[in-house]
Amino acid sequence: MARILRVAAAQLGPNHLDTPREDILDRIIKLLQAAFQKGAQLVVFPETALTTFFPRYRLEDVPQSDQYFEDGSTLLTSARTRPIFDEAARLGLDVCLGFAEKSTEGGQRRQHNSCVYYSARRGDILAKYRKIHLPGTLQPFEDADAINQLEKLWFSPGDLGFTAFRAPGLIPNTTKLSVGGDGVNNNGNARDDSRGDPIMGMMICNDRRWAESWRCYGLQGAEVILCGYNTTAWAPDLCGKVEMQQTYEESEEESMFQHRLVMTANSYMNSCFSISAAKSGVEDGKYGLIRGSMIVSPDGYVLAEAKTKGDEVIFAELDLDDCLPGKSMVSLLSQAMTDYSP
Ligand code: CDT
Repeated sequence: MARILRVAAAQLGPNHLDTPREDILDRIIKLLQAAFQKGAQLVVFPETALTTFFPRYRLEDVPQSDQYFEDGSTLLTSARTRPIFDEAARLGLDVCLGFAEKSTEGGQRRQHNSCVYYSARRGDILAKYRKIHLPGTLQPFEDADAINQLEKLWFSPGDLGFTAFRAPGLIPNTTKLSVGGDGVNNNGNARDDSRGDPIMGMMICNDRRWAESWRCYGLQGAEVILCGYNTTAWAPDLCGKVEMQQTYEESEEESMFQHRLVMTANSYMNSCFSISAAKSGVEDGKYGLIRGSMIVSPDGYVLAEAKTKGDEVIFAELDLDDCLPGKSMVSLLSQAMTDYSP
């Protein structure tokens, strides 16, 4: 019997430093409603969905920066984020949402580039991921016109690992409803290969370019990878392309090519579906971000792709059992290698 999961990526157009939070919440809620109309059960939003991609700025250039951070423990109750989860609960939608997180675990303030998985069935946040691969430089470029990527300054590297988890209540008649009730990053029996709830893994933007992010999830049997991103269309200093004198258009095209390459190749190599959601368009009047939100099959085919650089929902119906041929080929291969004795 097929294990059908209906999913959406909610691409966001640009946010700006001065965009009021109410406007962003309003757009996110409209995207949730559009995804619901298409029949989605799960909606994936971009990295730092609630703000402009502020880590492109130097710390001193963003004096009121605390307003761009959320306390990860109050997402469901804070007026700054609650409307998203209230609407998701009302519509019965699971949501993956990227945001800049501030925490005071152990009495020390830390900042992370994070995302959470909200389960409508559970009415709670089921898992949290903190970005591990923080790209860019620690120091801004000397050239005042260069585009910076200063995530290493703004955030600490993620400390939650790549922890797969099962999302309950999405597939009818699972033989095993698996996830227990003990909260964030409960990865249940994600290593159990019995048929059951979908096995999910979350990563954020630059993580998708590194084989180990995917492989950590692949080895836990992940069936759907969720990945929000903000990928600059033009950053010659950052990409070591100053000498090449690439045009904006050439740079954007190359960036799109590489995004498609990592999403399709890694989905194929790990025999999993992937859903990537962009923040796209020009932020703060100057900083272009690529489009390309896409849903990819375990065979590496693009099932749906955004056509615009603005707010847009893409949708696909997945049969999670399509992951099985590739995954069982891997286990046959590893069995053959274990059996091999020269
Ligand atoms: N947000 C983020 O991780 N962006 C990086 C930019 C890399 S430098 C062009 C990315 O991998 O898309």
